[in-house]
Amino acid sequence: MPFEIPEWLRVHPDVADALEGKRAVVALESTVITHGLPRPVNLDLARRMEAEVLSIDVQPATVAILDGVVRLGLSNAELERLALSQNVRKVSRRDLAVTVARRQSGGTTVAATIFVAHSVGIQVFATGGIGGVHRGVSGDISADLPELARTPIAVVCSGAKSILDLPRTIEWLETASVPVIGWGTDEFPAFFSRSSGLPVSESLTTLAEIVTFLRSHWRMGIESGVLICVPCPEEAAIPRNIIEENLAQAESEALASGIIGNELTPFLLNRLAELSEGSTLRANLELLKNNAHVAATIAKALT
Ligand code: PSU
Ligand code: MN
Repeated sequence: MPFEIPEWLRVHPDVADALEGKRAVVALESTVITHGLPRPVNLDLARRMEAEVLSIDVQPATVAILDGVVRLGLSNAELERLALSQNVRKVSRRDLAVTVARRQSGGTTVAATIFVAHSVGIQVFATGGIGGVHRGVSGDISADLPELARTPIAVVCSGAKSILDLPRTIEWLETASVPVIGWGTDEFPAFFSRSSGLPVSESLTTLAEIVTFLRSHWRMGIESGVLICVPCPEEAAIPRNIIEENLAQAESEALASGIIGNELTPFLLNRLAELSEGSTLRANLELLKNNAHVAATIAKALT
């Protein structure tokens, strides 16, 4: 795919080389680094995801904003700065321009990362869980969903964030015509758990099938993205009933202490980690690494 680097984007030389040499590239988001995981495991994880991709000779391209400059690919020192600094923004598509204008730094969500990756024609992106439709009556729907609806990119994930309303998230994706592919599973993964009881739109079992499907999606000019759903590796996954029990407890604690708005997600994830004695954190790290590996495999096969 021919590409031109937009003037607002600074591309790391290794990523630029890969794009020019038509070597495979996998985009990685950074809100999971800045807001999704505790320090310092977030930095360790960010490095391990890059290493997973590099291990099969595919170029990782972590997206973030540093001092008002949108970046595709970070040096080791930049990755460290992003992961360890306290006052970085969570940047979704809505927040891209204002973060640049104010010369701030931030971790990009799935939505913002899709926007940046697609601007140079990157076709594959790895993350843990996408945002989606929240539970209850808040009306909170992640900007990740409309971004997936309008951008032809393959997003490798383990479903959506565990605390979301998964049936409504799936319905939203269906309305937006986003294929939800289960790789080796016919169930939509529930992040920490391998099963959700909810169907995917299609189940594919081999890399060749995934690649053939993606090629026909791109060739037909279908504008939507594609979700490739990969369950959490078996040895780290947590049974669904345990997650649901712990989540119910954490939600009632949040209600009792009046925790709402953007404080709710960090509170719930933190409590889930405590209640599971660290099992959710371990599952999160394992699925992220695995998804990076799977995405690299797909990117390589597509190139
Ligand atoms: N899932 C997680 N941890 C995270 C995220 C998702 O388990 O940190 C991040 C991703 O970057 C995702 C974003 O794009 O949260 C969605 O946020 P919101 O619901 O505010 O759009
Ligand atoms: Mn939201």
